[in-house]
Amino acid sequence: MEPLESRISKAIWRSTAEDWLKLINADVVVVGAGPSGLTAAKYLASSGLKTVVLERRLSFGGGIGGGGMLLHKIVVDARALPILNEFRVKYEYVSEYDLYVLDSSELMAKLAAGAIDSGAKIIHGITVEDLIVREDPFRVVGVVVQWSAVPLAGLHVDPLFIYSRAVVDATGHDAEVLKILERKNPSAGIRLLGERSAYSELSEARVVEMTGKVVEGLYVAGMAVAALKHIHRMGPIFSSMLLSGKKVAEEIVREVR
Ligand code: 48H
Repeated sequence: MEPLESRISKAIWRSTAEDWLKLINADVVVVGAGPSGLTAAKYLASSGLKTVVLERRLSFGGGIGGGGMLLHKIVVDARALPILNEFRVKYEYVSEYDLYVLDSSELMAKLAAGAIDSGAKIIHGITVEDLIVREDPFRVVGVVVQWSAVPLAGLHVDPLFIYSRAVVDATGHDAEVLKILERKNPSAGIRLLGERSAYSELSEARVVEMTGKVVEGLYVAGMAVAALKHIHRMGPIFSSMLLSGKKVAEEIVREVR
């Protein structure tokens, strides 16, 4: 038997290479492991699509972890309950406010576990820095990826590619993928209108309504929808994030499968 040190390294290299060789031709790349991305990933993967979530940080949950102003709770309304039940997330109904309150830690952990258990692969520490596109007609056919440590270190390192049938921008307020689309691909004809100030009731509905395809091959979910469509922010109420993730998955399943 080889020394333990070489077996540790070889086991990790081989298993990583096996995963990457599979996911370099994915069905769906979800960019961002926040609430909308993780919800989308669960429903995509459970429909049998080869789904990979690429997350820049070394953690799950995006904006969930901060709760409401660092208090460890967030709220949803009744529309989100079927999704919470599917992920087995516990909540408490507060009749006085007609809202459901839950622990942010439980939501993060269970959304991630639900996505993984449905077959999605979540890879941390990867930044999507560009798109793979085709022209005439314009379409998105994948993403350009880099270790997050590379830009942090200020190194000049050429990236690699993941080819996919659909890409979901679930990068939150910054709508990073859509910004790349707007800046580098004028033929896509997309303009980000920017997020608006808070109006929770209106934006909770509008974000879900406007979730979906942006251009052929590229979809948007979660707060990135607000950045694209000039929708108000809503604060730490997460119903629309979960519903948006589910809606985008259903649309992709219809179109891609
Ligand atoms: C890889 C990336 C990249 C990249 C970013 O911010 P998120 O939680 O996004 P959503 O839309 O699922 O949820 C939004 C919600 O958390 C929120 O902020 C709300 C409801 N705000 C309301 C208000 O009024 O403020 O997660 C996005 C994830 C993060 O984990 C990022 O690290 C990751 O995407 N990410 N990953 N490549 N280029 N850009």
